[in-house]
Amino acid sequence: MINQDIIDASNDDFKTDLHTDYESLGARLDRRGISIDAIKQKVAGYGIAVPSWGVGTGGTRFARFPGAGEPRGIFDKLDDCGVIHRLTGATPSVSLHVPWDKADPADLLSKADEVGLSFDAMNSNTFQDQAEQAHSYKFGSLSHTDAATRAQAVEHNLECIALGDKIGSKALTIWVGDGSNFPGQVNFTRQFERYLDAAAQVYAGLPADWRLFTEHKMYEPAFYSTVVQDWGTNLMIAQHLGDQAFCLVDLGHHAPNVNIEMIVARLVHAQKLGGFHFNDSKYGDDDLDTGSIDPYRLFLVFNELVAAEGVAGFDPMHMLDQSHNVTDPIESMMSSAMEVQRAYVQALLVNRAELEGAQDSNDALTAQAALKTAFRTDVEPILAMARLEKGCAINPIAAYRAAGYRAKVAAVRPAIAAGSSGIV
Ligand SMILES: [Mn+2]
Repeated sequence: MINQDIIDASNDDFKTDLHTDYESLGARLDRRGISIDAIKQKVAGYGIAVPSWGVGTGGTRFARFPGAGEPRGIFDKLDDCGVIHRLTGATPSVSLHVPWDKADPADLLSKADEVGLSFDAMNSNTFQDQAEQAHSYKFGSLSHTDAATRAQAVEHNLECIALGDKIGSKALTIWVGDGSNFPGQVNFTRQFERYLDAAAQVYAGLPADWRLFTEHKMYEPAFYSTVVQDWGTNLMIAQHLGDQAFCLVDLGHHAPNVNIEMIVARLVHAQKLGGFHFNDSKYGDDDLDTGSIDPYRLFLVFNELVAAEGVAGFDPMHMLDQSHNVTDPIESMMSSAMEVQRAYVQALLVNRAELEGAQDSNDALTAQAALKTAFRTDVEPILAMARLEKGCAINPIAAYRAAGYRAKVAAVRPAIAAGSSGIV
């Protein structure tokens, strides 16, 4: 993996400047009544899960251009995820996708232990057909018109729970591609009722300490309608299923310009916010690197999360969900994990008393300025110091490149043929 000597040598390049910058920021935050060390402790304790599929190069509907040294299977993926956490100290867990990551639970646990990771939510897959399966998902899975196909999809989700239970996971995330491409193709109501009935059968198989997350998505692969298209439908599902069911918000799964931070607030109010898939987008479900397009929106989401801290039962799971087409996936995931931490820290800096006072007195300008003051603060020294104190890298990208990890794994992992398509 990454040798500590390489991390230390890289840190030597940045350490002096970091101490100067941390002290200077500390003095400025002190004037705002904020303890920099307290903020650093909070971010040091913050972790975000990485998806196993995120360490592979993604693709579009048109093509996929594989990178060097791509992981050959789940054990290579866990190595790569271990590197991300080793350098950033920000990603202590991995989210598995079944059947892509199916393996012996004892082997999974032993590998996770070796690379210092644990397992986050399990993800089922009923949006593509597997070689051995009896019924096709071409026309849907949990909402399919055919009872045997629905039963097969339910059974697959129960298998995911069974595997997850053996490796310490505590949640199942369900996203279905079910929907329609033509007006009139499906009966909206009957299709939704079939989905609810099948989802209830999955829910019935949850262990008592598990949560079920359902993820809404407006379109794709179905382009006219999807069964779980928006947060309203998602909330109906979670409320229909019961106390262990929650809504998962993927930032890319909304119409352009939708106020996602307000959706977050509504789900907090309903006590149904289960978690996030972080990514960024310009047009649709672009799966771009978190914070690369609209870091202010990410901050506004975290502003709602920080405001909700301490609310009973409020414990959303955080995960990245991106597709990397033109970057080294490890570099993108490290960068994105740090962007999420940055948004969290900026949201911690919001002067809540000032904000609430301005809201109550209808002083719109002061209210927005309270947010902007926090957002404009360059919190990088806090993030970097938290990393340094954990023995991680002040500059993870620089340390990763210095370690030559990609070239090392490319020497042992065979190149994948170019030209294959598909969104990963
Ligand atoms: Mn997602």
